[in-house]
Amino acid sequence: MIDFILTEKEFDKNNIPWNGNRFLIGNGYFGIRGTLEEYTKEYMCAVNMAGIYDRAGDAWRETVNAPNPLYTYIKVNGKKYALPENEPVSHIQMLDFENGIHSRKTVWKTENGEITIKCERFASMSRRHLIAMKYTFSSDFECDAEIITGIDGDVWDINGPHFVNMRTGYDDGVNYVTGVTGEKNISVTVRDTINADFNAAVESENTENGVYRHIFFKAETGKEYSIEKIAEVTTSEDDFKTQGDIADITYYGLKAEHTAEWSRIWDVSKITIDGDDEAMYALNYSIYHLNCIAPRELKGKSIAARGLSGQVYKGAVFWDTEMFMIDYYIHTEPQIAKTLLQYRIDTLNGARTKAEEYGLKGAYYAWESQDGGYEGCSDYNVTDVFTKRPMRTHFRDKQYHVSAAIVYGLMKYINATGDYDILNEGAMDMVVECARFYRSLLIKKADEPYYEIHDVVGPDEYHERVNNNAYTNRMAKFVFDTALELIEKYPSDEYDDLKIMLKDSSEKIFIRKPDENGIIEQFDSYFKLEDVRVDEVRSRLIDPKEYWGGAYGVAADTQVIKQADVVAMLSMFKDDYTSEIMEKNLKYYEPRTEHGSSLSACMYSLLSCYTNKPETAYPMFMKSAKADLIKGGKEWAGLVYIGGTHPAAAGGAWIVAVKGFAGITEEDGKLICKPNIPEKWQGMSFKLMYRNKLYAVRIDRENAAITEI
Ligand code: IFM
Repeated sequence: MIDFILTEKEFDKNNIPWNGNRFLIGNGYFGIRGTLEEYTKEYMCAVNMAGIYDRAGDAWRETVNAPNPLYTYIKVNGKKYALPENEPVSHIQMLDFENGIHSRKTVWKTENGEITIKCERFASMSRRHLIAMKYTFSSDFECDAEIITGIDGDVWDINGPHFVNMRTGYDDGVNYVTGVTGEKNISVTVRDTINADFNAAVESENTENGVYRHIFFKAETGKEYSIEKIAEVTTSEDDFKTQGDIADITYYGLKAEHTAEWSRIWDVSKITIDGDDEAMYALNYSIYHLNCIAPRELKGKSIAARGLSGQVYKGAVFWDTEMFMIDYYIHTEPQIAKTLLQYRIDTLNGARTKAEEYGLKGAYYAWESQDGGYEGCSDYNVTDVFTKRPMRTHFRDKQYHVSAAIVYGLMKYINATGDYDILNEGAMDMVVECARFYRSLLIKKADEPYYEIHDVVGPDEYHERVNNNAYTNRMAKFVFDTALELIEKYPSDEYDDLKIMLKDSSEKIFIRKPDENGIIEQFDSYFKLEDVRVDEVRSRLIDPKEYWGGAYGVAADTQVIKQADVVAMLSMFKDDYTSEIMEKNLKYYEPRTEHGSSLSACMYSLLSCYTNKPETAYPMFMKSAKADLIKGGKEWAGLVYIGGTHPAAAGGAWIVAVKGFAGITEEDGKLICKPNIPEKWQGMSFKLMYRNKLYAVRIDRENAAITEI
């Protein structure tokens, strides 16, 4: 059995931002970047809060980072030792992702000998408000040591500062920092307590935005000195209570609860792959991230595109959730999937407002959705590297496919859980409003019999304002058909007129057919664009951070696309197409796809599985599963920082493993398994929730079995 441990054995300053992502711990309520205890905001430390937003002045609205209660460093004989300033003798950073525990050990050489610090920490999975840390010092000589530990309220922000008011202080052994946001007066409070296993003199220090303890002691040669910290994070927006008083909670007691909770989660979510440890490791690492960001216990909260790894993409929710992540939750903890959908139901009014803003009907969901469905995306979402001016982009106003993604996600949930009750809880309105929205987008040329959708940005964002994007039109039809099906199932007079309109829309919307070569053109006149390959387009960049799309990006007048578009459509509607058509389109679009989005590879992989080509699917599957394990992911869109974790790629890897390689489908209310695993895999086993029952799936090279547990 392989260990689920991620290790970095040397210190490299250049890896600080990447390590912040890949060593992340989290519990859905917050995510804690994998930065080291002595780091401050320059090194992108963050306790990133799920769904708590603020807007500072005219800057972009984004999620808030809480004051950091892990801030700790050491002084020996009056001298500070910290990374990255002091070169270590040795350094190791680890993430035990089986148990959600981050640790590090660093040794420095001093004038008198070596000193060692060890630190272990976790974001409690059992009590969501809590963070625990154990910090240990030792030296191979006698010295005067001082551990400085506190709550650092001078937090890292991309578009901050968000706390316009800070209060710091201590009360009966508990230190606290409260930050109050400017836009909505939301308070975020962090409190901590310390427990030391040795005699020390403690002095407190309060600053404008932090509160610290200075712990002085005489260290004996070779002896370990540990402090244990329990910290609590709460906000004025919380809709669930804290459990217990932090002064009464012990590090080991909390750790035992936390690891028990992780083991409960893994019991359902682990996937075993026989014969390929690398794939099993990467896939389960992806699953780890999906578990760290799942909004367990949170009401009506969803997941941001960069999870809880920071404020990138404004902490906003994209189509990523319903298209790429929700499948995992549906089949492991359906309650979480329902929470994600509840967020969309709750934000329906925001989507109605957006539709109205563009003179459209129904519900046009935000491309970058924040609380209340507020659209976080600006009209100028990329900064030009040459002029340093904001560039007009059309993500906000033209990515119409977002509303359909939500209906698609809802139907995946309903089909797999049988929870039709959700329709009475607001989801029916949501579907109907999305159908009205697509109806209001349809246009008809005087002499053509069909309806078209013009002026669109499809999943391939490099080509803006195109007509009849194959993906968008097909998704619109899906929404019309879904609304019709549900209206038939739950008839109501209210929908009589709508029914006629939807039927008409579904029958007449233009769905592009494969051409004489079997290729589906991505949008009108796409084939007329310059037919070059990705490397050629890349070679035309003047600056590596240049944006490829938009009005004059290097890809805009070529057939080079950012991410799966037609291929995404084919994987979603595979039953409408023959294997031959799917294969031809894969072959056509693959050399023309930059895979400039982490959402792309899994779609190509999935479609390759559907065409019975597991070996072709494998490298793209690995690319998806390793999105956060491999350095060098895309970090810039123009001058806008877009680094962070990639939960959609993680979810996409899960979809490929389960629906692609294991070939899990639903037929007549039953789970079916038609595996097509890569040659080197000897087998797979995993569990799946389906219609309120838990199943064990066991696949080997000859057999496949699904057994109810
Ligand atoms: O939703 C995606 C989009 O499709 C490509 N750019 C990044 C977004 C967030 O992941």
